[in-house]
Amino acid sequence: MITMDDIVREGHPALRKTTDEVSIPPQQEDKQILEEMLEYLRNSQDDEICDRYGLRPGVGLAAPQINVLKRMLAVHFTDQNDRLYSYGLFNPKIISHSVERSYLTSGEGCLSVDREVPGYVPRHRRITIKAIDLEGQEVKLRLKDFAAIVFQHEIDHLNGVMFYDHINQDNPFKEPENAKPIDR
Ligand code: UDB
Ligand code: ZN
Repeated sequence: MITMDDIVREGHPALRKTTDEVSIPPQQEDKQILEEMLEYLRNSQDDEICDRYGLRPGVGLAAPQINVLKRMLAVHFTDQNDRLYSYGLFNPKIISHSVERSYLTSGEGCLSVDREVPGYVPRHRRITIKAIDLEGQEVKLRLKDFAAIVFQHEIDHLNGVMFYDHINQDNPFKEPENAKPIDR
């Protein structure tokens, strides 16, 4: 199983690389890695397993964070309406997004970043994603608010981008233009 020992931290070159597309249909080996990434998220949200293995509770994980330079990500969380988003995705692509933005009022963190980085991270408020799921089927997801933020954070990792790259350098808490604040 994946533990915090497998998650690379800030300074590791994998976090700044761009990643390769996964060949479709997905190979068993790639599926296995992606299933383990999703399992990490589920385990990390189980109090007992989390305590036993010293996991940090996560809502999303991208392959470069375990030093695998492929376009794969996992998410596991519920939104404000209790809808569960639990996916392992290959080759996710944002096919459209709103002009309107959003940002978490508490800022963002990262499983690969062991420090607090204060500031607002502007994201697209709504996105539509196309990807291949663990069954090898094409999926299209329409996402907004927190869900859209999680997917954008993870897709950024596939392009070597960290959340703090988006924070305004001069004024980290400058209100992004045309953006909805999200409390969570
Ligand atoms: C997270 N978790 O998993 F508002 F129920 C973060 C960490 C870095 C704090 C563990 C998180 O935001 N959990 C959370 C937040 C809520 C309500 C709630 C749980 N990630 C994933 C990550 O690092 N992926 O690479 C960071 C998030 C920041 C914004 C979206 C993803
Ligand atoms: Zn992250």
